Amino acid sequence: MKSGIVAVVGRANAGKSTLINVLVGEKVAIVSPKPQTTRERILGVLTRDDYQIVFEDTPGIYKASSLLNERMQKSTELSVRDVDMILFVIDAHDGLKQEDLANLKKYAKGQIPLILALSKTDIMPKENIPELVRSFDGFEGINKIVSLSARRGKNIAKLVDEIVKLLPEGEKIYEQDIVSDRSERFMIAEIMREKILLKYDKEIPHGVAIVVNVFEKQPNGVYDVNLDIVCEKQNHKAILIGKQGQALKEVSSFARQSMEKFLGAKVFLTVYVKVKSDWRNDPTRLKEFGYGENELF
Ligand SMILES: Nc1nc2c(ncn2[C@@H]2O[C@H](COP(=O)(O)OP(=O)(O)O)[C@@H](O)[C@H]2O)c(=O)[nH]1
Ligand SMILES: [Mg+2]
Repeated sequence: MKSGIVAVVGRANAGKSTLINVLVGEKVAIVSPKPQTTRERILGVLTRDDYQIVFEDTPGIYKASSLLNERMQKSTELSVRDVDMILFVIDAHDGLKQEDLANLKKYAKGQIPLILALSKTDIMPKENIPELVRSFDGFEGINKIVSLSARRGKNIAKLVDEIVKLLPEGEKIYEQDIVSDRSERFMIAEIMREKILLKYDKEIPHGVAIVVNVFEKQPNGVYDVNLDIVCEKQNHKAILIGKQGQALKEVSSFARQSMEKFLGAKVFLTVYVKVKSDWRNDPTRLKEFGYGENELF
């Protein structure tokens, strides 16, 4: 039996969370085209007869502009300590950036095996892949390079093979049927945030926290969910709600459908929008919303 922890790192938006969802075969982390979608460390577990891989999703690497961002960055840094492997993800279609190289250098210098995943190859010309792979010639500390598409499921099995080859011998870390370390209640809040990330622009989604007040399965099988969307400013609240509540109605409806798919049951969803000014820089609020100093990892 082989087992171990694989930290998945890389720039925001590289496709880390999408890749983990595909690897473990379930939605364990939300995904959006915007940076800062993942705010904390989330584990996704893939178990087969002869191996168990524990993937650590991380918020990614970028500069911090608020106390929340600082904590997210710290969570990424702490995640890569004491792991068995690093899976460094680069958005191949976006091309290799100076920032990627600098970060890669940082992670590749250690004793920990590192696999480089070149993601999103479905939206770039195939001919460009070999050249991109060659640009890492002579780069020390990379054990293997795998080009893949999480969206199309391309080379995912190959990536798993390469990971298993480099994993140490060991027993299972999690029970056979565990796929994530997070609760359904957590995922419900994350799904709400995902739909907000997809629907609203600029600072609005980044300034939103979700507080689940009620998460209860009724005797008839329907889930009763009551949550607050907390935003930073009164004018953000107005935008979130929209004319005659239309925007909020739409985003709640999307979220409810996604929650129902995730839970495999009907959901009765009630949503309120609240304002807590500048909560992203307020240690007490951060703690209240689950982003406390020691809570993100
Ligand atoms: N075309 C394509 N898009 C992808 C792929 N993987 C991720 N994406 C998109 O890239 C964006 C960022 O993905 P996400 O997983 O949230 O990136 P993260 O910030 O690194 O976790 C989302 O819009 C995804 O749908 C892929 O293999 N192909
Ligand atoms: Mg992510």
